[in-house]
Parts: sequence; C-alpha cells; structure tokens
Amino acid sequence: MQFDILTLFPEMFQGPLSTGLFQRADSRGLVAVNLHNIRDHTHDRHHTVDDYPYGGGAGMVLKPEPIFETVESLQSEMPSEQAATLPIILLTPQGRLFSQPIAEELSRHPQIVLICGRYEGIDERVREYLVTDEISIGDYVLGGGELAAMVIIDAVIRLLPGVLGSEKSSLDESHATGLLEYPQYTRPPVYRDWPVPEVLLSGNHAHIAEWRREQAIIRTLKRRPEMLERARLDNKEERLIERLKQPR
Ligand code: 6GU
Repeated sequence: MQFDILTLFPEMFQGPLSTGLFQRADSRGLVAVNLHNIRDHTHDRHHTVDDYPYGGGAGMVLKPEPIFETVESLQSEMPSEQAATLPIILLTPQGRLFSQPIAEELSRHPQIVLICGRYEGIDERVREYLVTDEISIGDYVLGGGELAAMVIIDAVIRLLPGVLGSEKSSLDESHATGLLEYPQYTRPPVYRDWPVPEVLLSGNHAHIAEWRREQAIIRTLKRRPEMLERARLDNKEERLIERLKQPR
C-alpha cells in the first residue's frame, strides 16, 4: 500500500517512519510512504505557500495552487483508472471522525493521498474541487494534520496482511470486536499480593474464553456503554448486561 503525504513539515515524519510497525512494514515491502513538500511546488522566489484571507481576519490561509499541483503531479504518473478512484483525504478538525471501520475501509485501497492542513486554514477550493474525503482524529485542535496523518497510517498499516506478527491478532482486539479488550496478565502468578485470576491458570480454554468475553463486556459497560449498542451479543450476554445494570 502506498501513502502520499502532502505537508509543509516532512521532517516531522522521520521519527515514526523509522520505528516499529512502519519500519517492519517498510522492510517487508508492504508499504511505501512518499513525502511531498508542498513548498516544492511553488514558483515564486519566496516559495510562498500561504496568503492573507479574503475578507480579512486573523491568520493566514494555505494557497490552492501548490496543493493542486502536488496532487496533479502524482496523479499524472498513475494509470488514469487508478487516478480516478484515488482517495484524496484532507486532515482537518472539520472532517468525519476517524474510527476502526474507516481504517478498514482505507486499508482496502492500494494507494491514498493525505493532505496535512496547517496554519489557520486552507483555501476552500481545495475542499470543493480536489479532495474526496475529510477526516478528523478527534474533537480537539492540533497545530496541523501531520500527527493525524501518522495516526491514520499507523491504524491502517497494522491491518495489512503480513504487518503484524500473528495474522489474527488485529481481529480480536478492542474496536474490531465492538467491545473493549479484556484484561491481560503475564508472569509472575502472584506479584506483591496481587494474584492473576485463577481461571487463567486453569488450562480450561472454554472457561477462559467465557471469562474474557464477560470481562470485555463488563469493561465496555463501565467505560464506553454506548459501544454496547452496536456490539453483537447473544441472549446470555444481554442478560449479563441487564444484571450488571441493576443497582446492587
Ligand atoms: Cl486531522 N487536524 C487538526 N489540525 N486538528 C485535528 C485533527 C486534524 N483531528 C483532530 N484535531
């Protein structure tokens, strides 16, 4: 899978892209990340990427020309059928809220373009006539889209076959199942005065699976009750929730 990132700060990506999951995926040839400096697509002596807002007001606005030209230059090097379906995503707090289903949707594309907004805004014509999607990673404001792009790349590449150690491990976890994850323990069996729950040492895999499912439900009810409305639960699990909801 290929990511093309448009940014004014390509150096921000160096750390994350040379570590951990990214590095593993990259060395296995499973991902390619191309950084495009928007400033390289300016034509004036001062490499101007922003300008004053029409109508006045504080702050600067990113100019449309360098952004259009960067995207069009990478589209010109692709087969036209692929260019026609290429997701061109603007990272902005005004976008749709990023989630696991969106990560899964993006992971099915062979290539995506991520445009990192900066400063106080971006010329509206980029939204209207260039981008195909706008994504936010949460209800808070970042200085720019770069960290959001890294969050999205991280969430997407770990879904690609061959990136994680064991293929199934991304299917079982929080948000993929619609529930938060169950508690995990490792050795020692007693640390200070705190024992590992006995069922986990029992070797009874049916009991362990049942306990884990129950713990995931309890934790989700306590911390993220709204997630339970979309989780797929059987009758026994629905009854467990009703019981847990009763005041003691
Ligand atoms: Cl994608 N960009 C910015 N600047 N702030 C954000 C965001 C994106 N998502 C949440 N906050």
